[in-house]
Amino acid sequence: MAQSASAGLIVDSFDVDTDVNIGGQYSYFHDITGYGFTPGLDTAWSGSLAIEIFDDGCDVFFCADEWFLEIALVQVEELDFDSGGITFGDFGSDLELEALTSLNTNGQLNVTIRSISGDFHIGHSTLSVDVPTPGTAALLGLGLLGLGLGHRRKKT
Ligand SMILES: [Ca+2]
Ligand SMILES: [Ca+2]
Ligand SMILES: [Ca+2]
Repeated sequence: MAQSASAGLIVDSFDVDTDVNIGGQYSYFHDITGYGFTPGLDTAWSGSLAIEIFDDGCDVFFCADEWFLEIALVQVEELDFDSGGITFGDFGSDLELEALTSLNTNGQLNVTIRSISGDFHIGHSTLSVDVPTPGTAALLGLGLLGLGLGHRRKKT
């Protein structure tokens, strides 16, 4: 029998530790199945993604690579800009429905970071996901149902 996540909050954080060159890109993914998250059994209700993006400094003769401002395009799953987007430094965003759907499908979140301008370093990437235990989820569902009923009763 598959085991479901017992923890309410799953945090997956690691050092991507990668340079992105001018015009370059880098892709990686977070995987929360290692934290007891079972796709199909557990459901991520909300989450957030934080990525360190900072200047890599001068690494070319005469610092030609540092003539450009660092601008990164962060793509979370599909390129639809509802989470993700263009950043001039560290990235932080709540996950949108599409990203949560991907997490709930296979427990993985794909991230691609492109250089729009300049070169930079990717540091730690931290994914935080709220996964209510089945019991809590049921209670929350009942609570929402109760709110809905109360609301309807008030109307009539
Ligand atoms: Ca550089
Ligand atoms: Ca997206
Ligand atoms: Ca740079």
